[in-house]
Amino acid sequence: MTKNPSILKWVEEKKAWLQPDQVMWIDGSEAQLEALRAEGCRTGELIKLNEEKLPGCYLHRSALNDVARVEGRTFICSEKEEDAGPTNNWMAPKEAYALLDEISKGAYKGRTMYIIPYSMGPIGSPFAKYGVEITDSIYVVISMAIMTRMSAKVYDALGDSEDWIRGLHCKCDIDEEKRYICHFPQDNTIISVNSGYGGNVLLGKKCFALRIASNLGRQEGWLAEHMLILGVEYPDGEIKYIAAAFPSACGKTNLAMLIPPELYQKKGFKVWCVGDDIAWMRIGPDGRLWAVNPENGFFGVAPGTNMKSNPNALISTQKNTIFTNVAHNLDDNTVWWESMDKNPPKNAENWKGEKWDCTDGSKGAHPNSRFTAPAKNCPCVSSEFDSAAGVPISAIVFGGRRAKTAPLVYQSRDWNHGVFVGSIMASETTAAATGAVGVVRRDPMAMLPFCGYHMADYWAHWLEMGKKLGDKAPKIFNVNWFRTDDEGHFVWPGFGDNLRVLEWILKRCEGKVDAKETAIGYVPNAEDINIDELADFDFETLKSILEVDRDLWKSELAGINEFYGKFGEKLPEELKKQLGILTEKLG
Ligand code: OXD
Ligand code: MN
Repeated sequence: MTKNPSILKWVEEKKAWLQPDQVMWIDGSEAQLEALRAEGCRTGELIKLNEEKLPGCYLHRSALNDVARVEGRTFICSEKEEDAGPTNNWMAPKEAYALLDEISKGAYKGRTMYIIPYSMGPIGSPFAKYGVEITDSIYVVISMAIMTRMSAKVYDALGDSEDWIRGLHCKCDIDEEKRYICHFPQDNTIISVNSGYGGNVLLGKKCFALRIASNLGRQEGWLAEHMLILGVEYPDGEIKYIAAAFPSACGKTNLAMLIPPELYQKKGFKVWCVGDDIAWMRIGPDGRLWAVNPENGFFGVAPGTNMKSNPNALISTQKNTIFTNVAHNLDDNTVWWESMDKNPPKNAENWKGEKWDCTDGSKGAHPNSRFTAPAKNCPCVSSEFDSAAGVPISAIVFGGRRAKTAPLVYQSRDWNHGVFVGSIMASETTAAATGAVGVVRRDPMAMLPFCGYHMADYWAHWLEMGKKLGDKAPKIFNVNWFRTDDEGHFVWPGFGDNLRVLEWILKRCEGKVDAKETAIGYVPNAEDINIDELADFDFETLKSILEVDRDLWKSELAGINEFYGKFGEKLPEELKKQLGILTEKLG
């Protein structure tokens, strides 16, 4: 399959250590994948779903103790602890390798070792980075075939190069006490043991495309971000691209696949999805910031996805998709999850595989149940999805869930102020989660669990990127779809109507609309946000969610100061200065 000496040596070492019964070199061919799907059905790892209703689709169940990413057991194993910083777990590389070696010794006995070549980004693109993942899971192989460009062509692209990311996954016994997701940035290596859940074992995604790639981006002068990428097409056919970062449960996939309100559709507006989770951004030959989505599919949360909230996502899951931990409708061998529709199946199994009575108040699907769907299935996938050059970014948008503090939208004064706005990003916990409601959780640039090095160095890198971009830098904004009224109801309708805000953002990028300067940045004049044909929503209501409450922001300062305090000496002077400016402006 390959003559690359560094790959052959690494595979031989792992083979000797893991002692598989068989070794299978994955080439990405449909014939090989089909044989693996059949094998997965035979072993019970997969259930083939109704071929007529859900062609090429499978149901998978992870172990009951293994249903989400495990941030507490995720480690950055940099040489020095200070390089991981205060927001990551750290383990010394020597100690981590010894621990992982002990856990994985002989772990593939009686199993097959699959060797997966994959590319993050279109193969051959200047953005592309290559990886090889070794796994003992068929689920991982067929999921990586959806989420990445998995192909033997990666070996051709690599030639003899040693520049590839080593990924090792061992299911072991799915023992949560021995579960570790370890990253070794200095060795371009990721090792994941004792899990079979996607977010912990599809190593191309968070582990490579964010934690390792953020390190590479810092060294090589680019950005690896937890951002969606979308294109807004104007009636004249011109398309402008936006990259946006939100913490989880803030509607990233919904925004990425937005359906324009009827008013906009009639005028000829369209929205195109380039990516829903990760953006790699580089300065292009024209000096602007260009982005690709390094992934090839969507690993989306199923519950809440329906024909109203996100028809494009739902349609994306109707063929060649893997569903994990959703309910199984035994009558027609399809799947169901909470709020998919109002007809939960009567004859069904829940996500655990137990007989499920939909009237007993228990959940059919796990709240973190997922679909793994090819991006090409999405009705609004961008024609630039495979573009080797990526798409030029006009605006970067940060956002969070804030009941009162943040206005619907505001623009930073410049790049450095924008980096400050990203660094203080926060979201409030909701009643849906356990714990106190309304607690502010800081999640800078939505990268808290994904930045693979010291967060303050990451901010310094952002500031550096701004210097290189100069006046070609995208404009930076903050949005908040989640302002509530006195009864706690959301004020802004959200979903497709968010395009009304994106339109203002893009007009600002082109200098086509004025704004009001406030202590926190530029806020729209209410008449500049189009609320035509918006039911039950008047101008006064709009004005209320554009307000900046000085007292709330003054109390916000204490939280920012406390958060910044964690970063000590490493906190960039520029961010201290920005905090000083905000403090002064608030008076
Ligand atoms: C996440 C995800 O947890 O994309 O952010 O799965
Ligand atoms: Mn994500």
